[in-house]
Amino acid sequence: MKSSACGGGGVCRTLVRGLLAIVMLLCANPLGASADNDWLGLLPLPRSVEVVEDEPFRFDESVAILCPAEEQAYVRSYLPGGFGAVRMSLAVDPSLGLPAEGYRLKIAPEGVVLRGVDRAGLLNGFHTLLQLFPSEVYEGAFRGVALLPAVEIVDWPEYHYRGQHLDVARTFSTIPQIEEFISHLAHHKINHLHLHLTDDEGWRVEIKSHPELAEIGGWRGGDSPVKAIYGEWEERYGGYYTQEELRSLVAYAHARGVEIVPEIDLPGHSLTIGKIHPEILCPVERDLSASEGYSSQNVWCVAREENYVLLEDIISELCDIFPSEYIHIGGDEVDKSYWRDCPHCSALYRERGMTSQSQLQEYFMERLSAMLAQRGRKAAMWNEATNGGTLSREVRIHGWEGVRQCREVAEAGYPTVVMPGPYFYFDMRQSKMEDGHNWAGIISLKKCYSVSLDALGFGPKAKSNVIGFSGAFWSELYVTHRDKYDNYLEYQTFPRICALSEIGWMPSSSRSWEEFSARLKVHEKRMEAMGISYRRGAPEPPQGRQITPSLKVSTSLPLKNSEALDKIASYANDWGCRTSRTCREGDWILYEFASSVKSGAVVELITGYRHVCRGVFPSGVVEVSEDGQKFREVAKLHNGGATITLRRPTRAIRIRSTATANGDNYVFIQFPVIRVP
Ligand code: TNX
Repeated sequence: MKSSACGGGGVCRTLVRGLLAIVMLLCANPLGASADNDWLGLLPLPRSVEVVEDEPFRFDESVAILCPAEEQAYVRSYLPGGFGAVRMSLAVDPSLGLPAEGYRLKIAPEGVVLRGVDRAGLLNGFHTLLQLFPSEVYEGAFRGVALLPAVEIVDWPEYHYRGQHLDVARTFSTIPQIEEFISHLAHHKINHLHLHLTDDEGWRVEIKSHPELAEIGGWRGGDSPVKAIYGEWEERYGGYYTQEELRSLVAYAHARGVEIVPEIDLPGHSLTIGKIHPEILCPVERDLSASEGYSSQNVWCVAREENYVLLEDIISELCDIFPSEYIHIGGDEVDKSYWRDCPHCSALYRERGMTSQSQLQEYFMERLSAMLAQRGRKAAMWNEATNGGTLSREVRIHGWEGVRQCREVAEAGYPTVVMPGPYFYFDMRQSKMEDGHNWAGIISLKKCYSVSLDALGFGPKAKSNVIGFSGAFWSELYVTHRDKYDNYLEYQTFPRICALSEIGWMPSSSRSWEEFSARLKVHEKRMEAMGISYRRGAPEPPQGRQITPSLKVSTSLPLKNSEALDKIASYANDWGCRTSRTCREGDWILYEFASSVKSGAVVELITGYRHVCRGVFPSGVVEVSEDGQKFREVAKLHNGGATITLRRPTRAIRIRSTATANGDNYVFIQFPVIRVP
């Protein structure tokens, strides 16, 4: 739904800015009230805010709150309310004449009237109302006194889909952790949580007709057929959600105006289920010597009829748990070479006169869509699912690969959720030196905020098909980074979700980075009261000096490209040097220095990718040598790395693997970072 309040947004923006400026002047001592002027930083900024009177509304324990029964528990968790004459009234009024999800909030010295055009509108208005309270309101059960400014706010969102994705497959989040996240989303008027429940590294949803899926697939490492990856190498790692837990999560989200969109990622990203039920995979043989026998075959066979019986069981239970209009069935990054090599898929391909492997994927996706349709649901998929060219336009597409792909699917007529990696992947780092992926670049808050359909080059037709925006949090790095942070999920997602909140809510013509930044300063207090460990600016660059005493690197492992090893030795390559097979017990990486590195130096050693814990020596030891001949062990590897302090002048450091296989068919060799005091 798209429309504009004041015939074009510009007038409206001026009005709001002008009023806010006046109010700011008044608020040196805000309306004669406490020094608390939190309400100025409304975020997202409403369509129109009008100051109607100077005198505020006094909220105290005498104020009774009237609201629909369904919303009482939630509303009262913040504002328990008193027993005086009714002075705060919350209700749904479809006759308001506002677009969907809209609300009108009128605060006068005599009382507060909030009307939502629908239930979502009422909750949106309630979330704005809370922002007018002192930030302590977010700590819950507010019993203090608050002076609310006498304003009239009329507001509705620009886009219906304002989403955030959360990957609970790579790193397990507990139900209370997800609830907390949902609560934060609701306060930012984000109304969809896209829950990524299955992937190569975990199956997190209980399927009663196939209990083994979660009971086995919820855990990796140890004796599980699902290999350890991304840290926690020594122990069984994971967890899953029972259907009962998920139903209560759905209810928790619903109470806050958030819909959970579940995703099971098909037909690729299915390594976990493939380890439990290898029969679902194509019968193809591959040479697995480079990975020491570990198969990463993760694609469902499209031609095996029994697969659709199993899939129907899964889909049907998923529909029972999640009432959402759309169920996301994945569709990204399918390795189609398995279908090419599979006799059954090849036969199907010929039989149907297909002209590309993508049509096999469409065939699979359409069959699943039909199962959903039988249950009154629609399918959502990642953008690659459209590559065959004939996928039904009923499917909601989540565009992730890049801006071009988002534009193309919208142009082609799919209802589109815009979430391109380079702007909305909150697993990307926020500045150069920080933790996070970087395959989609570095995503600063400002870069994220700069998104608009015009800025991304959407034409009129493509624009008309965009239903909204979403952030994503993929969790490959979470399991290894979380001990370093109060809350890595929150660090990575806030305040970028504040930007997302405005991108989805406001017309882009009403947004300005400078003004947003100013309001965000005020909003930070709220986030603090909500208990969000948001990112407070770039971290200090690491102290100390990185020296490069003439270094020689050698290894027992065969390499893809031996020049890369020299580039490591000259610190010219910080991506790493890839080997052509996985590790075996006894494999080593040796760093020799032309002159001794001083005692007291701190040396950071890693194997694997620099930020993602894979391609590592899953276990191993670090040995040092004073003469380059005799070595002694000084540390064990943890998550493929170790930081040691040299106790004596050192000529050589060696990392030795005590593990065979790491779940990949390579190891990455990296340079050591040496800091001399
Ligand atoms: C690509 S996004 C993926 C995910 C990864 C993510 C990491 C998508 C549909 N596929 O499997 O986790 O990149 O940023």
